[in-house]
Amino acid sequence: MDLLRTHLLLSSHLLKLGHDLRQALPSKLQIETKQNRLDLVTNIDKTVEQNLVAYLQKHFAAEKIISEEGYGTTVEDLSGYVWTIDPIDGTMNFITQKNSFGILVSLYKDGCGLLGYIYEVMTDRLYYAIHNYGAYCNGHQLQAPANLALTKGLLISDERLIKKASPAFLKVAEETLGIRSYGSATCETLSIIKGEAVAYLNCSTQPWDIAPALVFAAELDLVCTQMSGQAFNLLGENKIIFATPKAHTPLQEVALYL
Ligand code: 2AM
Ligand code: CA
Repeated sequence: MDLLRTHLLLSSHLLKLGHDLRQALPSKLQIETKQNRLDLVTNIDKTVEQNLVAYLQKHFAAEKIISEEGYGTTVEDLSGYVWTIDPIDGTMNFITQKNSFGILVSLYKDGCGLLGYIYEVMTDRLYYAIHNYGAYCNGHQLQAPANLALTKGLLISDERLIKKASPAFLKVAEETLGIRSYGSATCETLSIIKGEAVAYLNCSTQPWDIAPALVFAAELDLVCTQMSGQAFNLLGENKIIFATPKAHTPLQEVALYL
């Protein structure tokens, strides 16, 4: 597969999808509940995922697609090319704020991240990382964030983790410049990628939430592992730390107690 050609085609398709989504936003959303009253899906989540699956299958003969809303394929191992799709990441933000959500797509080959897309639809900012070519936002190359220690920056986490955090976690969190929670992996991982925060902790991420960010991590000297220190598992749920190298080490020690 020609990676740059794939990127050119896919990035222009994502931008068109984002344009169409913004146009469609004034129409009434059809909202359904999934596992609980806070776990929602809309007609737009489904339409975007169906669109992307069809696009990847048509243009890149995609056979393995891990996606949130069930239009992808069953993926049992990471051999060959594997795509991930989260059609709307931050569905609650999408419904309530019409903002602070994203479309997430990535491509892996034999477990190695090749392409990562984090698309902030409402600002029309397409962040992408290409294996060995760097990371960009709308064509402008991103620089690696400063390698700041935990005490020198903000900590990002999701409310589910903060609610059940251990005293050991809270002690370390108090030593940071503060905790923030944005309700979507899009906004939360971009905070680390842009150097606005030094660490992101999440105790319940699915592959489609984090797979694109891992490609950015490799290009921007950031570290993303499971809290156990093991490599991220693209086939299941993960508790993750995504951070600058200096912030990652102390968090991993504490995060084990969560
Ligand atoms: P979703 O909207 O695609 O389901 C990682 O935190 C991801 O988990 C979020 O981007 C969101 O993705 C999902 N999520 C579900 N419930 C959440 C919650 N209460 N707080 C934060 N994220 C949540
Ligand atoms: Ca989603």
